[in-house]
Amino acid sequence: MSGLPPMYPSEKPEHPYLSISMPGKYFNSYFSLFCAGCGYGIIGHLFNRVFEDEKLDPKLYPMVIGIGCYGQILLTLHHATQRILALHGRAPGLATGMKMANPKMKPIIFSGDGDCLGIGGNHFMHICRRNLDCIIFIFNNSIYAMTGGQGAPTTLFGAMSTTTPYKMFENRIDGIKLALTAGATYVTRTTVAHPRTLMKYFRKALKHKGTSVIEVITPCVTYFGRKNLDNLGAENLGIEGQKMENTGIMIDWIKRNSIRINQAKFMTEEELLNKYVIGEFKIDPNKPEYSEEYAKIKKIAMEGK
Ligand SMILES: Cc1ncc(C[n+]2csc(CCOP(=O)(O)OP(=O)(O)O)c2C)c(N)n1
Ligand code: SF4
Repeated sequence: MSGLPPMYPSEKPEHPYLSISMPGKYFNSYFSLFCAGCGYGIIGHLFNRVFEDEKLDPKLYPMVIGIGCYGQILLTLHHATQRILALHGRAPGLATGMKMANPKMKPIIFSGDGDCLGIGGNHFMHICRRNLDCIIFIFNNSIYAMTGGQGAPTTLFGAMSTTTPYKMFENRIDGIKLALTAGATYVTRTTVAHPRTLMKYFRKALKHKGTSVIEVITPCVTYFGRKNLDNLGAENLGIEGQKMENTGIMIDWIKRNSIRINQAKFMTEEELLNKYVIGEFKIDPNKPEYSEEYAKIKKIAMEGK
């Protein structure tokens, strides 16, 4: 025993997906469509845990899900959850429509690094700019996984992928910096190797009014791990690497590659190459929220002023 309190005080003895998910409720079974060791199983579990613990009304927290492997998390969600699959990269547009139609709702977006920062980059920028009250999860596995492991705008420098068979030489996009520049008001990054932090950020985002961005670094063993060594970015230092062919090695690599925000302040750009800076980057509860501002304008228009 570690002496730590139990991670999930309310953990029920039965498999959580069996009791709450749609396949569980209607077919009394749950099967995972993810590859063995995929981080999305962990994320789905943590998400459901918070959703259940906070007793969220599924009608007021609709899920808007982009296109990517993570879309299968919808099978594990509470059976009563309102869920919609968006076109690739277009989840922010749908979420905006939902929020404007019913401002009591707080849409929760599931998006991938390819979905949100590649194909849907423009939509992401504008939902952040408007500070629409919603939560955006960006699941960053450094790759376009669902379509066969092509290099994404987030692929690490020097990494191998299906479309970068020699090495990725483009600069990577930083979703957090983009969110901050565009105007999101609660901005965080964590990893599946930091599950308690992930749950904490999710809980805080639920209470925050405005656009919350939670980037989660997660392993894709099949398309990223198998092709890369765990010394990515540190080869020049003469560090030997091993192939990241299972989750254990990948999670360990994610942990070693994560630098806390306070620590990162003292590091050079070169030292931060290929690293994931984690932590809370911004909390601003005072910026006006889009649907509330819109309601004020609507009132002025209705009064004919
Ligand atoms: C407009 C459009 N372009 C391309 C595709 C093909 N496509 C489907 S999923 C996907 C990759 C998604 O990658 P990401 O968002 O990173 O999620 P992951 O699969 O890695 O979880 C692509 C390119 C599409 N469905 N629609
Ligand atoms: S391809 Fe990668 S992201 Fe997709 S299910 Fe498999 S491990 Fe997960």
